[in-house]
Amino acid sequence: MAESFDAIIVGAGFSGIYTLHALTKIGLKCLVIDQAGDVGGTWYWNLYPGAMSDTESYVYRYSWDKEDLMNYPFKEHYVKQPEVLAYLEHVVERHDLRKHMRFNTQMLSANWTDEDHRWHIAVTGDKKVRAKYLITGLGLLSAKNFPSIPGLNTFKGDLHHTAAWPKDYSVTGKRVGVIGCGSTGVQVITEIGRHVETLTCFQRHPQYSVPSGDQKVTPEYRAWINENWDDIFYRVRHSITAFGFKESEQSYHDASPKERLRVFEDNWKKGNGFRFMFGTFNDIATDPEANEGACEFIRNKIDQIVKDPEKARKLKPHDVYARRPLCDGNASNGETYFEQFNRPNVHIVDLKETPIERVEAEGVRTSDGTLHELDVLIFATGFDAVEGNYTRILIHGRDGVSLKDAWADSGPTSYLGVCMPGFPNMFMENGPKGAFTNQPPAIEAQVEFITDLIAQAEKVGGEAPVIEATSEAEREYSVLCENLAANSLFWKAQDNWIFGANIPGKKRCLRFYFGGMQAYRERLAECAADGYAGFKPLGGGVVG
Ligand code: NA7
Repeated sequence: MAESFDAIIVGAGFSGIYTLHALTKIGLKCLVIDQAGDVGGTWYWNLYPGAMSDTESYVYRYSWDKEDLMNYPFKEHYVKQPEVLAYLEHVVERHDLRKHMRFNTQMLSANWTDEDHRWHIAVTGDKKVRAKYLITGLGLLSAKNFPSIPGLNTFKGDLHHTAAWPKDYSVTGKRVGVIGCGSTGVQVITEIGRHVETLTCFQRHPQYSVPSGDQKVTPEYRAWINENWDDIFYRVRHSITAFGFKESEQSYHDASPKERLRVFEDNWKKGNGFRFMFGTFNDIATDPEANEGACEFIRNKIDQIVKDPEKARKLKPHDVYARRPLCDGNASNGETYFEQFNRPNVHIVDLKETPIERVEAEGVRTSDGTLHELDVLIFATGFDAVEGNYTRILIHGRDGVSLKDAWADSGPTSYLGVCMPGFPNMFMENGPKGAFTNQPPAIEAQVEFITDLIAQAEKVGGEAPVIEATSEAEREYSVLCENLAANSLFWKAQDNWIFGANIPGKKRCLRFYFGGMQAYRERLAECAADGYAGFKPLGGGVVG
């Protein structure tokens, strides 16, 4: 006999923890399951050296517990992985949520049945659970991208993906190779350069990375934060990026060349990739000339910082600055990413000039015949993002249609980043076409929307409420997302995981809502105020 719950919440990260808190508050019997051994979601698995959030500490947390905001400490302007994990554990203990959680428990399949209006979920250990609501907080980035490179299984050394880093594994004194120079690769490289014997960075695309600007939190800074929490979160909710900084309202074209330089320099010093893109001028992400202005500034910085001209040449990007607004990692000695390449033991291999031919027992062989000898090969190669987390699980909605099939032609889609027609009572947090912003505030917006919607359905739906988005609403929302992205250079570049371009064969399409945090929240609020427009009338009755 299957255990019965009001809601099964999959994932014990930022989304799942807040969902559990919110749904138990409205009286639902909930169970959180996670395949991990404990809470943390992304932050449970990503134990690689240098792992940190690229959002500033004060806005990389929940806003709904003011007392905790006032008191919970953070040491530096950026939270590192152990601190994020400790914070999430703390929230779970503080709100006594652990009793509703089961770990080492993977959702294997989920099937909706119209007979009883319930989700029937199979989990590891040949167990079954049954619930009115299925809420997935699977994370944007959890299915690992492990590119297949000839000869990988012949490598004699250690091989690790950053998202499955063994606890306490150390690279100190070893000959290390890193494949991938995205956010993760940049963080790893910045952190380990000074500890390893050699570090060989296999780079496919060079990056526009700006310093993080990390520093210690002083008592004055913390006092200022504590006095301003309300204003801080007001700004977060009424911004595009939800990163907490003031977004620029000035066009690049309205500034003199001298003023442009001053603004870029100022923001370079303050640090943060998103600040550099959205805090300098309001058209860096949309106007090719403004974008190139930012690119040129960063290229000049690379020339100034990196002493070896050949390394500098390889490290300088020439694409549009719209693949990723990268932020450096944070070496504990204060060094930046590009400074690592002034170390004689840190090498850069341009894979466009000399692609990897194969992995051999002793290391990586590139097309120029060089064998890069390694003890450790690190894959910082990212994720099968967004739908990758869903399509690996067998989720079947109405009439046995799988989510994978529902997305086969359109690519991953949703209504409001939350619901899919044909999948009643299923809610996705961080689902396809959710807001492309700092994640905790976007998660909060979704959790609050879902909770209110469920509360309303519980009032009108009897024992078996049904909440289902219409296909028309999903289509209209998709068109809206495409229109919003149309002017973005990200959309034009389409050359990253955001569009599915990082994995061969993956459908190229928009996976986010690019209208910004404020507009996204407004959209959710309008839907609710309109009696949940875009959903079939909330109903249900007595079944099962
Ligand atoms: P990303 O941003 O997808 O970066 C992955 C990196 O791995 C990137 O540099 C890729 O090169 C590189 N890559 C991927 N496949 C290959 C192969 N086959 N050969 C060589 N190099 C490869 O993932 P991250 O983990 O860094 O960051 C994901 C998000 O986490 C980030 O946006 C933040 O929000 C946090 P490319 O440059 O694409 O050519």
